[in-house]
Amino acid sequence: MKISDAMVAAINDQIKAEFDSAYIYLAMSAYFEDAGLEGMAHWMKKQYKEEVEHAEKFIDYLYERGARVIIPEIAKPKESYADALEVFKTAYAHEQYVTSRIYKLVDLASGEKDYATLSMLKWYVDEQMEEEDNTGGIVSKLEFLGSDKHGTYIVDRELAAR
Ligand code: OFO
Repeated sequence: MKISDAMVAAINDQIKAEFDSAYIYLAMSAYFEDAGLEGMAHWMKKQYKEEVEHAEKFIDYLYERGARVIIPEIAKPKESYADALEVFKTAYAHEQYVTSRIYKLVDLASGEKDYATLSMLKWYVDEQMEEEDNTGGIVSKLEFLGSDKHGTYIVDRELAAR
């Protein structure tokens, strides 16, 4: 079955969203490097690489379906934040937004009875649960320990192990 034009357009749009995510996390990593928080910088750099992989997975899927991939323009991300807590709150909210985007893709694929796309999207549904859990968990930890220097230092050391 041929993939629909609407589905191809929606996936191309999501490829852009994944690259935008990658850039947001790369900018967060640069912010942490500058603040001397190397564990957090390392965590964000890994997240950046994961987002590039998410984009590539969609790209490969479109290739597999014989569809045209449009390499998108990437939006310039925010550069500065008040503190580590604000960064991770932003990341958590961003992941919730991405989840809502993935769910819309699922809705579209279901409506079109595009079972191949639905099957591919299952990986993203699971991945989003993990992404929200990771970022939300760090927010909770920073809130629990306090986002002062001491709490931030403890979380920074922990995130270095990612
Ligand atoms: Fe691609 O999962 Fe985060 O944004």
